[in-house]
Amino acid sequence: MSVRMTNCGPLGWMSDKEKGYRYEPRHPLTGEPWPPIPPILLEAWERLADYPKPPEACLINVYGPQSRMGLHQDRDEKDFSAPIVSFSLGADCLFRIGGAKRGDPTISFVLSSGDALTLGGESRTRFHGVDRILPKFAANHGFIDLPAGVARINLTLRRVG
Ligand code: MD6
Ligand code: FE
Repeated sequence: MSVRMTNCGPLGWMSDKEKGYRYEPRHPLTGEPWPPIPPILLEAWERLADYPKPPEACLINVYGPQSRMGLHQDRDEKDFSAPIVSFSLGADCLFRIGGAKRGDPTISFVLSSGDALTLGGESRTRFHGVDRILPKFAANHGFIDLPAGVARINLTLRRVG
């Protein structure tokens, strides 16, 4: 997989050969708890999620110019009543979203730096993915300085349940 991942918040999403996809309270290599979710993201969740409790996990996906993410559903959480709220930073990407089944029709649209996307209600388990990064189209808000080789960052706030 060409996307690098890390987490902040009480729980972090990870995978390995032994136990597969799951949420863990600690970084698998350091054994340290994940760092806290920044307050600005907690505020954004309060405003966008329409959910009475704070997020328990923030998955951080880091894309290079060639990275993609295949069509998937987010189903490793127990609680689908909470939405997933995502924030994009850096380069634009072509985001694709379909229906409840893999073969359902899809549409694609551009996600740009500063965009927020909520998947909730019936849309919570729609198939979705990132077709490609558009490295030439990076909004420059003047305050984002991505590390070398990093084109886009996406943060997803979740309830794990
Ligand atoms: C991305 N986003 O934008 C990948 N999942 O890089 C996701 O996989 C995603 O944006 C669930 C809800 C919102 C998302
Ligand atoms: Fe997803």
